[in-house]
Amino acid sequence: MRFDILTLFPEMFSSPLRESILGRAIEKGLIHIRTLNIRDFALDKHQIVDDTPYGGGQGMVMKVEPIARVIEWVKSENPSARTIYLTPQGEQFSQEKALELSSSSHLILLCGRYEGIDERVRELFVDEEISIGDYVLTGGELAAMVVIDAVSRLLPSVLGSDRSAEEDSFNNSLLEYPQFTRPFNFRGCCVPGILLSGNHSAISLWRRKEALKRTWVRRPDLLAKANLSDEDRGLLEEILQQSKTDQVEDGA
Ligand code: 4HQ
Repeated sequence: MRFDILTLFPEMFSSPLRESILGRAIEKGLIHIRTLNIRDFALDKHQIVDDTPYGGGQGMVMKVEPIARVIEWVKSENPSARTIYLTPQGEQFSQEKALELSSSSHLILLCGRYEGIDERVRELFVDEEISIGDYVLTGGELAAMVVIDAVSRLLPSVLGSDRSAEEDSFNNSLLEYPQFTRPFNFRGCCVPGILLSGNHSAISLWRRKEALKRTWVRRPDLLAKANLSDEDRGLLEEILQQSKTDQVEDGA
């Protein structure tokens, strides 16, 4: 899969996407990440990329021509590349969206700065707008990195290991169960004994119950959407009963 990042700050991408798992995915040729400096596509001698807004108001707006030229340049190589603009006005990014994007072969990620881009870029060149959340960043670069990271790890053989898509769809609708590693006893705080029992079906059941419990407490909205089995409903009933007896014991 190929990612072309259109930005005024290509240096921002040099380290974060090249470490660890994504670094190895690049070395293996599973993903290709290229940055294109929008300023290189400005034709005037000062290579101006921004200007004051028509109608007045604060800040600067990114000019249409350099962005048009860089997108057309990428599209001349691959007309089927999809152009995404990162903006708080876009569709909220999610695991589902990451999965959908992971079936694309070539994404163009447009990173805005200042007050954003001339509206005609949107009208003429942008296929899709994505927001990584309801907060304001100084630019779209960090948002583009979030999208690239979440999409890349879904590509076959990027994560390596044996995690299957089936396993993911089962687990992704719930929060993760608690994890422990050595030492067994840290300052009197011990690992749950069941995890040392060697009883794999009991461990699976304990983990499923802990995942359900954590989701019920922290993100009940996710539980409503989750695909729960009869066994899950039984575990939830146990969790509910347990929380009621806990409340009585606490004198609540
Ligand atoms: N910005 N999700 C403003 C974001 C953002 C977000 C990117 C700041 C675009 C012009 N992008 N620029 N949240 O806050 O994607």
